[in-house]
This record gives sequence, C-alpha cells and structure tokens, in this order.
Amino acid sequence: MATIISFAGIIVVLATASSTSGRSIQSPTFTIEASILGKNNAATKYNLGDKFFEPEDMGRDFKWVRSNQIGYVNDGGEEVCLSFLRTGNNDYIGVETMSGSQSLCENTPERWETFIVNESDGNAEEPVVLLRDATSGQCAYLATDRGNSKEEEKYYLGLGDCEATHRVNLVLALKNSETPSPSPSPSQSPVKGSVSPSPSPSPYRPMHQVCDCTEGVLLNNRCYATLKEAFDDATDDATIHVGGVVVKVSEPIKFDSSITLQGHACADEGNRAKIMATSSFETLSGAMLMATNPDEQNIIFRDLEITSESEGQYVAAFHSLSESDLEGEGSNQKVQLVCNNLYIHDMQSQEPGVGIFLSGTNELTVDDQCLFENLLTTTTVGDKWAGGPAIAVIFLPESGTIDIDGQFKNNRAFFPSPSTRHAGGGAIYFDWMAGSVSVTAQFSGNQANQGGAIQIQAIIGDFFDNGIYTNNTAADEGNGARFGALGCIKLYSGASFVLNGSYIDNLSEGRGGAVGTNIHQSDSLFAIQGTFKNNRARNDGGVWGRWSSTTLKGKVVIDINATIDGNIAEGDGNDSSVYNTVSSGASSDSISQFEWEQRTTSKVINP
Ligand SMILES: *[C@@H]1O[C@H](CO)[C@@H](O)[C@H](O)[C@H]1NC(C)=O
Ligand SMILES: *[C@@H]1O[C@H](CO)[C@@H](O)[C@H](O)[C@H]1NC(C)=O
Ligand SMILES: *[C@@H]1O[C@H](CO)[C@@H](O)[C@H](O)[C@H]1NC(C)=O
Ligand SMILES: *[C@@H]1O[C@H](CO)[C@@H](O)[C@H](O)[C@H]1NC(C)=O
Ligand SMILES: *[C@@H]1O[C@H](CO)[C@@H](O)[C@H](O)[C@H]1NC(C)=O
Ligand SMILES: CC(=O)N[C@H]1CO[C@H](CO)[C@@H](O)[C@@H]1O
Repeated sequence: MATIISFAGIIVVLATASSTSGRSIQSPTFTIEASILGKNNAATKYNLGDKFFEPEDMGRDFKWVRSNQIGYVNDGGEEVCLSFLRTGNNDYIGVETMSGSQSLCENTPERWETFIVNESDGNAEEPVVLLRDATSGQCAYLATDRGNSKEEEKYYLGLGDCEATHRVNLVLALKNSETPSPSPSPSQSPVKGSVSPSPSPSPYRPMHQVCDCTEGVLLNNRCYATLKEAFDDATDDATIHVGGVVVKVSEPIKFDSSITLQGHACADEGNRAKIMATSSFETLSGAMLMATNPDEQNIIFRDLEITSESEGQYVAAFHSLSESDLEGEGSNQKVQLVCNNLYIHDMQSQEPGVGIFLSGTNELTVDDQCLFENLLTTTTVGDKWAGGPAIAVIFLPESGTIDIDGQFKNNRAFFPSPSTRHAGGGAIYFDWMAGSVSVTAQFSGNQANQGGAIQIQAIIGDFFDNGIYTNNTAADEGNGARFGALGCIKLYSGASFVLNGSYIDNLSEGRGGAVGTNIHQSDSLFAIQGTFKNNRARNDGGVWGRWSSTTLKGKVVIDINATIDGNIAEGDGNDSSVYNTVSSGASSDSISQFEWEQRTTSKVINP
C-alpha cells in the first residue's frame, strides 16, 4: 500500500467555468477524481463514484450539501452523502455500501471540512486543500485493496493522518456554469434544521456553498446562525462567505483578525450579497463591523451591499478604532482595507464614516465597482467638523496609500446650529494625509458646508486628483460656505495637491466654486490642470477660492493646458471667476474668465 500511496494524489476537480478571472464565485458542484501516477510518471485517472474507483468512469457531480457533507441526488431522488463505510476488512469512503445500499445524508454526521495548505501537487501551481473528517480529525487519502494479489488492485478513499503523503488535492476551480446542478430532493428532512434547500440555481451563475445556509453565513464549510458568531470563530486569513438571504446584524461585531468578507449573489439578481442592520440596532458612535486590533489588521470586503433597515436609524457600516481609543493610541492602528464591488447606501450616523471610518490606515483601496450612496452624517450637538459620510480617514502615515475609485452619489454632511454649521466633506473627509492619495472616483450630488464632495484638513504628502466632480455643493448653513467640490485647509512643506480631474457644475454658496485652500507653506505645490467648467461661487473664486490670515507661500500653477470655461463668481461681478486669493490685511490677487482667455502661458505664483 505504502509505495502506491506515495505516488498517489487524489484530485477533486471542480470543472472549469467559462470565466475564471479575478474574483470568482466558487461552485458547490464538482466531480471527484483521483490521479495515480505510475512508475513511468503517467497519470491514470479514476473517478470516485460509488465504493471503488472505476478507471475512465465519467465524473459524477458532487456538491456540498447540508453545509458540510458531500453528496448528490441519486436516481431515486434521494440525497446521498459521502461517508465513511466499513465492510469486513475494508474501511472506505463512498456513497454505496458493499451490500449495494446508499448512505442517505441523514445517517451521516456533518463531517467534511477542507483546509488549504500551500503545497502544490507537483504539477499545477494550485494550493492543496486537504479534505478532513470533522468526526475523526483525520484526512481522506487514497488506499488500496491489496488482499488479493492475483486480482487487479482497487483503490478507495480511506482516512489517515493529515500528512502530506496522505494529502487529497482539492483543486477548487469553478464548475461549468452552463451545466445546471441537480436540484435537491424536497423529501429529505433537514438535519438540525440548520440548512434550507438551495434556491433554484441561475443557469448562468455558479453557486457557492453559502447559498445553502439558512442564515446566509458560512465559514470553514460550516453554516452559522449569525455573522457575529462567524466573526467570533474566524482566525487570521479566514474568509467568511455571505449570501443567499439578507444577512441581518443586530449588534456591533468587533473583530481583531485579518478577514475577507466575501459576498455571493446566489440565485438573486445582481452581483452582491446584502447585509443589513436591523431597525432595533442603533448606535450613535459604533458600527456594524468594528476592527479592533491595536496593531496590523488586513480586511477585504468583496461583492457586498450594506445598508440599514429603517430610514432615520443611526448606525454605521465599518469603523476601525477611533483616535480616543487605546488611551489616545487608536490612530496607531494599521488597518489595511480593500473594497471590491462594495455598495453602501441609505444609512446615517452622527459620526464621520457612515460607510467606512479609519483612524489609522496603511492602505485603503476602493475599486471602480464600489458605490456609496445616500449616506448622511448629521447632528445638532457638539463641536463637530468632520463629515465624510461615505469615507473618513483620520491618519495616513508617510508610508501609507489611499486609492479611491468608484462612485459617490448624493451623500451629505450636515451639522446645523447649535452644532458648528461647518460640516466638512459631503462624501469624504481626510484629516492628516502624510502618505500618497490618489482619487479617480466620480462624485455627484454630494453636499456639505465645506468640501461638497471632499474635505481635506492637511496634506503632508502627495494628493493627486483625477476624479470627476459634477453637481456637488458647498451649502451655506448660516455661516458661510466654501469649496463646491473639494478643498484643503493646510498644505504643509513638501505637500503636493494636483487637480487633474473634471470639475463641472459644482456650486459653492460662499467661496471656491470648485476648489479651495487656506494655508500654503513654502515648498508646497498646488496645481490646477484639469477641466473646470460652469462652477459657481456665490462669493468669490469661481474655480479656486483661497483665504487665509497667512501669506501664500509655496508654488501655485494654473496650467495653461487646463480647460477653464464658464465659471462664475457672483460676489464680485465675475472679477474672480477663475480664482481669488486673499491674505487678510495684506494682499489679494484674482483672475477672471475674460483675463484667463487672453493668456498664452500658465499662471504661476511663487515660481
Ligand atoms: C508555506 O507558506 C509559508 C508562509 O507563507 C512559508 O513560510 C513556507 O515556506 C511555505 N511553504 C512552502 C512549502 O511553500
Ligand atoms: C444635483 O444634486 C442635487 C442634490 O444635491 C440633486 O437633487 C439634483 O437632482 C442633482 N442634479 C443633477 C442634474 O444631477
Ligand atoms: C491628467 O488628466 C488627463 C486628461 O484626463 C489624462 O490624460 C492624464 O493621464 C492625467 N494625468 C495623470 C498623471 O494621471
Ligand atoms: C501644454 O500642452 C502642450 C501640447 O500638448 C505641451 O507641449 C506643453 O508642454 C504643455 N504645457 C504645459 C505647461 O504643460
Ligand atoms: C458672470 O458670468 C456669467 C456667465 O458668463 C453671466 O451669466 C453673468 O451675467 C456674469 N455676471 C456679471 C455680474 O457679469
Ligand atoms: C446642486 C446645485 O445647485 N448644482 C448647481 C451646480 O452649479 C451649476 C452651475 O452653476 C448649477 O447649474 C447646478 O444647479
């Protein structure tokens, strides 16, 4: 037996899907095959059908059933499961006993789980997944019936130690989605009442195992009753799967592991799974998901929709620690967050970052499939300035990076009297940006008192803007307004703030129709080089409005190649329809659209 086994690998092949690029959704349907390498290194393929392997037998479709059993529906419409069987001297894993009966799923404990080891099978560069029996803790491996040396040897799946020589290579690829998987038998009584029959599969979308979980939550091949329990059990690098039903969250889920939260749309339309805060869940400062590791924590949110059940309820989606946590060390947290195809919408909070709040971040990536919509940060109480209902980041260290793509629509920050009336950042609020920030997202219909789309408190590193800003508003809430699309209060020495995007139809009910700044330190750069059209300031600075009690130091470039057209400064009869910069009590300087159109060279201040 031993010599044969050392050459053997059992490969569970989930037949390849038509598309396997990037983020894929795993299919629960697969065929199980064993490839045995002979002495000449030629592989013979066997199929794990029933009790033994029959060479060249075509693959049968298996799938995960009842959360962590492997089985299929037989010709009689019964669900049968892969189980550990015993006849005479032979122990084996199969679905058909020696006597020819099949082991129904009810008779089998919930037993199979997989775990991945980073060893390849020698041929493919695929990770190896061991199939482990939860009951015995042992792993499936290939055994042989060598009792009768005259007869041809037969192989079967046995149980043994979870060692590399016993490894079962489960290559988790996608099943061809064109082949409909067999529908589950309705006659089976559910085990432990924990799993519902799977919804009828879409012929075009491979389904994930989570689609069979009643509460739509799966971790390590186990269904969970709540998302919180799954997070409580998840260790570093775990992937929690959600999908099939709306996953409800009724209290904050605090977690300190590095986790991927992966959604699956199952039979529903769309390409995301939905997570919803129940209407009873209200928290003025907390969130549905809270990353609490004081040190590094890497998190991925993928293919998810997050919202709350009731209009007007106060709850946020994701928070890291806040600056005041850990006795003021909260900002030393190093959260790395990657958002792929994330849709957060229709939620409100008194705090910044109703969608995403990060105090300390090493990396934030928001991809082009993300959408943040109808998020609101509002309160009438306290000394509140930070808006950023979609995203708020307090601290980005020098080594950190932020990449924001996607769309931000109709978000708002609003702090009416007796609060400050100066909500900053209709969609995004950035505080201390020492690292590198790149924005390529689209912003429309966002509103705040300062920074209709984005408010930045301080740039210390590089901020490169390639965003598209339309119809954002800096609204006067009783005490002035500034920066229709975006603005920055302080450019530190060494800072670079480059506006290379499109800024169209934005409005400031005070100064800076599109953009604005206050303090520019020496050795900073501020550049206007994108497309600026039809922005309007009720006061001054149709495109750019600057006011400060300090002198303008640092370089400012209004690039001659910028498109600057149709901007309006109502407060001074269009004298500053391109820009106005005021150093209070000392000097002021402005350019109108008319003057700009006469120019043939860039306008450079402090060259
Ligand atoms: C498995 O992964 C660990 C951690 O990444 C690594 O240190 C180790 O060398 C890997 N082993 C193999 C055989 O690749
Ligand atoms: C502009 O944004 C406002 C919200 O601030 C919205 O009501 C309006 O429909 C938007 N207009 C266009 C043309 O997008
Ligand atoms: C600046 O914007 C232009 C026009 O959209 C684009 O072609 C160019 O690549 C941008 N520059 C950078 C460095 O992204
Ligand atoms: C403006 O564009 C022209 C042509 O593309 C280029 O030669 C020139 O260097 C650009 N000027 C500036 C200031 O970037
Ligand atoms: C400012 O410019 C706009 C757009 O060209 C024009 O409609 C408006 O009448 C101008 N206002 C003044 C006071 O000239
Ligand atoms: C929401 C809003 O008032 N948007 C305005 C932005 O500015 C353009 C140009 O002045 C207006 O047409 C929009 O109505």
